[in-house]
Amino acid sequence: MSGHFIVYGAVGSGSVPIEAALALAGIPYVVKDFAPWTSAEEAEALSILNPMRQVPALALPSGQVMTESAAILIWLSDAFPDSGLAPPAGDPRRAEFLRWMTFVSSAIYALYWITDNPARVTDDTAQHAAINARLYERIADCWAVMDKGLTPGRYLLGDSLSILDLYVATASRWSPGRRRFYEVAPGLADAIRRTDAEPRLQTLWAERFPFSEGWER
Ligand SMILES: N[C@@H](CCC(=O)N[C@@H](CS)C(=O)NCC(=O)O)C(=O)O
Repeated sequence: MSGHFIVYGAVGSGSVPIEAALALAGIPYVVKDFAPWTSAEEAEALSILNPMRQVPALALPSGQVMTESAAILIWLSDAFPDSGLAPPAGDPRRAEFLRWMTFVSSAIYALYWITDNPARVTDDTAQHAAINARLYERIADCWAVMDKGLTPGRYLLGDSLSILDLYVATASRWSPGRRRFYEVAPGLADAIRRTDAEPRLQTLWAERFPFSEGWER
């Protein structure tokens, strides 16, 4: 590998767990912020990297660009096995690791494409609040499913922090928000609070997803 890792992302977005994984693994990277939801120009500029016009994307040192947050996180944990950020192939926890990484991406994260802009599914603005309420309930139900399916130790997959913790710590802050997450997934709460409090991540969280007043809504 020659060049640098470049994370294309935004504060509070799905790039944050990727930045956290790189930070924990001690891998140098630079961040280039894009907010495709702010303007058509910004979305168009991003489309060169990701035809879905979404962050995150990760440029590898080879120049290859990866998209899809779960794939990027899994790729990083495989590329840097010494970081201990995921159960390796052959580990008994690998199956549940892959299951829940993909679950967060496909069952939960994908729904924000609608909630962030319900006009994508209907022009009837009177329906927008109801659509979002239903989808936020769906997301809460998904967290409850995960709560039933996992038996955490100090962290979600046992006693060491993994990229699943980083992914859930970020996504559980999106609507319907952390308080609802704690209600529907009480068994996951301690591991995620521990991830929030991880000393090696305090600078990263402060810069990229601050725990500002009222964050734990
Ligand atoms: N499946 C994608 C979803 C990425 C995604 O939804 N990103 C949001 C930001 S957190 C985004 O860029 N939204 C803009 C849009 O969809 O137009 C992934 O897992 O990386």
